[in-house]
Amino acid sequence: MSIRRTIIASAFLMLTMNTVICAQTAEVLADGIVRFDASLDAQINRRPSIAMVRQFESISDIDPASHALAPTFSTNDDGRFVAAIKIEPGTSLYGTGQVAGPLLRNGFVTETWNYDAFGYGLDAKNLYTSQPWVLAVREDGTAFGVLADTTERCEIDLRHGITFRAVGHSFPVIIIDRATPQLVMQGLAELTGTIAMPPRWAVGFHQCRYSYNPDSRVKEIADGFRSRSLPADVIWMDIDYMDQYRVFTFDDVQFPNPKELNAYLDSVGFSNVWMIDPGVKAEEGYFIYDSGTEHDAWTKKTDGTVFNGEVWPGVCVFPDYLNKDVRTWWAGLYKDFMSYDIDGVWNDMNEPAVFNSKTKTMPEDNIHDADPELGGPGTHARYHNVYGMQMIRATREGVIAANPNKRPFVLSRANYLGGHRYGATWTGDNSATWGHLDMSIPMSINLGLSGQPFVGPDIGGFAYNGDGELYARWMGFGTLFPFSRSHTAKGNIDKEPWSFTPEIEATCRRALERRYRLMPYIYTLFHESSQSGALIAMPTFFADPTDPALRSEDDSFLLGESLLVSAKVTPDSDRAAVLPKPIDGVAWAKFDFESFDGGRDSKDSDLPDLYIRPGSIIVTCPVTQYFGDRPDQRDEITLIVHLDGNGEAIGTLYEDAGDGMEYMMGEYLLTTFKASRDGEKVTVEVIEQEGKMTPPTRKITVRVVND
Ligand code: MIG
Repeated sequence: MSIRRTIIASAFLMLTMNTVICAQTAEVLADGIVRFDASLDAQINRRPSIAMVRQFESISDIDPASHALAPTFSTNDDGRFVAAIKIEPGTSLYGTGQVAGPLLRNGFVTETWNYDAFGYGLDAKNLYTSQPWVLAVREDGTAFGVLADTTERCEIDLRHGITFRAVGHSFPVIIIDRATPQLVMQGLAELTGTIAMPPRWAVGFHQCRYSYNPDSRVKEIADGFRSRSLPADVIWMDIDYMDQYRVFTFDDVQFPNPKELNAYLDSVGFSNVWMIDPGVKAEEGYFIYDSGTEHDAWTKKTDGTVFNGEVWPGVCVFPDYLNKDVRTWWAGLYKDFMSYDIDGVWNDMNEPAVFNSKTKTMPEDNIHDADPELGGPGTHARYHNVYGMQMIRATREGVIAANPNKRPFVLSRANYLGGHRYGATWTGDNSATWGHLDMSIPMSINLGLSGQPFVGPDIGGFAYNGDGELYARWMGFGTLFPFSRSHTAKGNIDKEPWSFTPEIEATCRRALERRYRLMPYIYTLFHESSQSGALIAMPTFFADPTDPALRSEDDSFLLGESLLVSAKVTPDSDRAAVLPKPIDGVAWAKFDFESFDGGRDSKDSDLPDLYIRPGSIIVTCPVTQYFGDRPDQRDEITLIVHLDGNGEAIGTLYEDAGDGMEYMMGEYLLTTFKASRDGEKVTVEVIEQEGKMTPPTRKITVRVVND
């Protein structure tokens, strides 16, 4: 009854607004951040924001007409609510969530509607995650971001300026206007939060396939990495470990003793991640089904009966994660599950995917009994895009409750703006083709520019076999994504680093060793992201937002502000990356790890070229095979230094225990190193140190690049 009333009310609101009007209200939410509504009515009837960490109140109200970027609002003939923002010529547009195609989004039309898009093409309109957000960079390098604060199916049309068209209720538009794109992204993090510091093993390399089974095969893969000295931290258990795809069960023939398997993996330095899907087999006597039924946990149809849809286990029911009691129930299921010494959880299929449905998801008129804080009871259409986000929110709570002294790691396929607070995201079922290899850079970078810093593709491609050359290239730069995981689909050839030729195995080893050498630097980037919302991987134009030549550069990316990764993304490596201009006459300097590897690193043409920014110090360490393979990984570091025009360089290093929550109580060490040229000599000093951890005694090697 109450649902029907809201729907009528919103329809009425839309009918009253059939012409284009300027925003009528403008509320300042934070420095440079303003929220606009179409009318006072729209403001009063605004739905709670699910993207933001809290419901921001206005600090002060301003005249919308006084804001240069104030949007206009209207209602389309088809009933969609429309918000439009004009852009100046020379403005470059980015973000818009998980999108196929190039980095630069001007001219594209996409849609937010989480979708199980197996084998998606380069022109996909909507993929697995939804981020109704655009980053706009003006010709002069200043930037603004536009957030359409709606969970509904929303078209993002970047053909003429920025236009959002959403089905359903009116929505506010939030504009973050700041001096640089970096500051705009920081503003987005002020609204939507930051990632939590992950356990360090999750920052290592992950090996996956659909599926490694039985358990002996999992052990064989782990041993394969160790016997060949291929650094890796994590191995993944895909759905075949389950008893006939029943979530929270184990197949007693193939995985009779998961605890023993995890103990074995641990003994050879591997952490483990196990998959859990939302679809619960509708079968009396199955403990999850019975317990969920008892808790009235299932999503309902319009007539109030439980919705059934087919997924892997056959006919399933779907937890209504929009409801707090259901989330609490779901979280509770992880207590027993995690007690098998499970380290991390992979939530897949949570768009949610449904097999026996034309739309590949549940009916849009299904009803969610959503919490008042999320907006109250409403249709699946309204909550579809946040279903996966609320699932991983519950999963994360359960994982934390089960292991309060460990940092949770959750990976999700579906997600929504702000969902980075609960888990990492990967780019779903891509393909083992050169087109997908090429696209995996802009797709991951645009997801970062849409507020999800912990992201990466299936390295090697999920669908199809591909070949060794493709795998080598993809590993070459894939090992430098924030989330770095190799994966492949059922039925495909083996895709481990050693599955092809000795040369390809050697390339993969160098690529993996680069990640592990860069681990102090990469881990520090995760720390910075968890503090300020800084991106971990970012577009090359962040190096110089005023340089028009960099605006569409997407064969390369920055890993942190100091390291440029220039990938070879075509079979012939015939595309040269555009580099940022020299700074005060000093060019970005190419460097490699040749001093560690007898020069082989630099001669491997399958690896990306690495460049260091003038004025920076990148902190590296000797190769480790996994987190914790040496008693104290902090005893030796090498600083890679590239002096700027003044003969100076700066870099930071964040260290903590790598897991546990003590870092939140000050048990960490944040060190700032400064290098300065002094005649013929370069001196490095610690100019700042913060945190309670005892500084280690260690050997520090300084390597000055291009000196
Ligand atoms: O419908 O669990 O995207 O990574 O290996 C396929 C099996 C279901 C889809 C995921 C993929 C995973 C696969 N899953």
